[in-house]
Amino acid sequence: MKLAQVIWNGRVSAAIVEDGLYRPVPEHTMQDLIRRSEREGVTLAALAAQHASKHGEPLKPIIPIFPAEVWACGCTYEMSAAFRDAEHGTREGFYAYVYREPRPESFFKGTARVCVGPGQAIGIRVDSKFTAPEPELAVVMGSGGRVLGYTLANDVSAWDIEKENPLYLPQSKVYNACCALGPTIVTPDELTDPYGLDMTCTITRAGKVVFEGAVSTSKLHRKIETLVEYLFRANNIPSGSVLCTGTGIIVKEENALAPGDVVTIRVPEIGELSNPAAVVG
Ligand code: DO4
Ligand code: MG
Repeated sequence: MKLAQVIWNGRVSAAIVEDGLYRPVPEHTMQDLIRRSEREGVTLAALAAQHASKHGEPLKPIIPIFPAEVWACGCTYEMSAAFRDAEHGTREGFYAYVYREPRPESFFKGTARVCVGPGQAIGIRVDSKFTAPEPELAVVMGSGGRVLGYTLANDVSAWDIEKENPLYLPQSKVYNACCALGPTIVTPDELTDPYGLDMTCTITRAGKVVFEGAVSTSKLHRKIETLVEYLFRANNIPSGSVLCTGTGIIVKEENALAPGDVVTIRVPEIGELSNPAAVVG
């Protein structure tokens, strides 16, 4: 099942997405639906089907969840580790080490405060000259790390700040509008193979495509369950949190985001996440 959030009767509602139309679930945000499904021991899909209105409406998706927490993994695609090692003035193999060793890299990306949904502006830090999108498959996690569904994320990153010194990673990763999510959450009964997705990303400037990239999630070097298992070690992450699984598409400095650029990430099974970029002060 494809789920989303919409504004319906002036309120945020979870909704089922069918044939481009939205069937709102009255009185339930996505977090309400997750909490209730866990309390009642039924799947998100079954609960949504039971309570959604019968008729689909042509509404617009907003952010599919206001996540309690967002975490992200890094160097999970060879491309990301190799590019970062090549760019960095640090020890040789600093990023390759993390790609290779059993313990994955994971970092805190923020809360709903720094997240935006489809169509909303993603941030370019006022003190960054090289900010890039990082298109990623993301998982919505239930209690204990159960995978409730899959969505798309843009782990927008101020790469020049990370490159100056790896200890600046939190500043390159966490700031206003640093994370876009959406447009839908696809439940695992519908999206049965998260390692078989074709992802594309474009950057459009003044109507012209200035960057195009593509990756298959078959290139993800870790199992999602392994990423989740490490994340939950000694760390009780609340239900309704999101984990971004890392980028396999690398945007180089010549395509650094400029204000007004539009970044579009697409996976046919999940949809299209499109966001303009704007400077955040
Ligand atoms: O190691 C820095 C961050 C890596 C990252 O965000 C990614 O590979 O997606
Ligand atoms: Mg990333």
